[in-house]
Amino acid sequence: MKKRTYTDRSIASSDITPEHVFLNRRALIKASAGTMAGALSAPSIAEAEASTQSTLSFSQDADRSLVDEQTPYDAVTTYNNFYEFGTDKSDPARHAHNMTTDPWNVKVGGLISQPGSLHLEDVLSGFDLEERIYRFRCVEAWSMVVPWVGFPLAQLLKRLEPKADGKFVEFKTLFRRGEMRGTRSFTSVIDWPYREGLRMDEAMHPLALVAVGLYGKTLPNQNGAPLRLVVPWKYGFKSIKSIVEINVTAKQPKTSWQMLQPSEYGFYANVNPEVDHPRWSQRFERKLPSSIFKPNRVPTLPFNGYEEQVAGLYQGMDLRKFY
Ligand SMILES: Nc1nc2c(c(=O)[nH]1)N[C@H]1C(S)=C(S)[C@@H](COP(=O)(O)O)O[C@H]1N2
Ligand SMILES: [Mo]
Repeated sequence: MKKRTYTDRSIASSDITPEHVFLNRRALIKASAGTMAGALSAPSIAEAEASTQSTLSFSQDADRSLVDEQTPYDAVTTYNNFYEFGTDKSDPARHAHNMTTDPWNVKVGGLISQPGSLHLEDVLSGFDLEERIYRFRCVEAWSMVVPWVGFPLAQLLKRLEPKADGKFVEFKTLFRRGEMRGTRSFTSVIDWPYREGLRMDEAMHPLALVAVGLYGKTLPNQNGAPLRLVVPWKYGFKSIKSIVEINVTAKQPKTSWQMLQPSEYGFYANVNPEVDHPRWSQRFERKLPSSIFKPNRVPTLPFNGYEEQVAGLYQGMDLRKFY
C-alpha cells in the first residue's frame, strides 16, 4: 500500500484502498457501505508516526493530544457553515438533504486547453483516493481535525492543462434556489453563487485537496457533497463546497466573503494568529466539540500548523497587508 508521510504528523496519509482504487462515485458509495478498511486503519498510521516524530512546537500549556485528536463524526457533520442552507450551525445538517447531487456536472473553463462540462465520474476517474487527516480552522475561531478522503487539486488542474497566462483558479458552488432555503432568505447577504479562488501556485500545492469523503464515507451534503475543496492552511471559508464550476483566470477572482466585507475577509485568508479579525482575536481557537465545561481552547498556529510546507508560497509578501 502506498503510504505517504509528511513531516507534520497530523497530515499523515494513506491510500483509502489497499490495492486498487475506487475511481468512480458509485464504487465509492458502494465501498462506503463497509469495506473501506484502508480508511479505518489510518488513525493507527497517524499514531505510529506520533510516536516517532514531533516536529510541531506548540506553546507549553497546549495539550498536544487534544490538538490532534480527530473530531467525532457527529460534530463534523452537525456543526457546519453552508450558508446556502441557512446561517445557524445546525441548518446545513437539517436542510442540505434537499440538494440533488446525482447527476452532478462540473463546468471547466477559462484559460485551459479544453473547456467543457465534465460528469462527476469523469472528474474522479484516474485519480487515487487517499485519506488526509487535516486540521481545519474557521475564521470564527473554532477548529476541527477531519480525516478527509480525496485527491490533490493539482492532479485535476494538470489534466485541464492551464495556459501560461492562467495565474488564478476560480471555483463556484451550486446555486439552486429551490433546493437551498438559505438563498431564499431575506437575511441572506451573499451574492450567490458562493465563489472562491486560489493563486495557481497555491492551487498546485500538494496539500490542496479535492475532498469527496470524510471518515471513509462519501461526503454528507452538509459538508459539501459531492466534491469540495479543502485548503488546510487557510481559514475554512476558502474550502468551497459542492463545486460546479472551475475557471482558470489571468486576474485574481472575486470571492464571496471578500465581496461582502473586504476589511474583514481577504483573498489569501491564511491562518495567522498574529493578524486579528477586526472584531476578535485569532490567537486561540475552540477545538470542537467544546462546551463551557470543556472549552478545548488551544493556540492557533501560523498557517494552521502547515508553515513548514507552505510558507515558501508567500516569501516576500507582507501577510498583514495580504490577509
Ligand atoms: N458553498 C459554500 N462553501 C462553504 C461555505 C458556505 O457557506 N458555502 N462556508 C465555508 C466556511 S465559513 C467553512 S468554516 C467551511 C465549513 O466546512 P464544514 O461545514 O465541512 O466544516 O465551509 C466553507 N465552504
Ligand atoms: Mo468558516
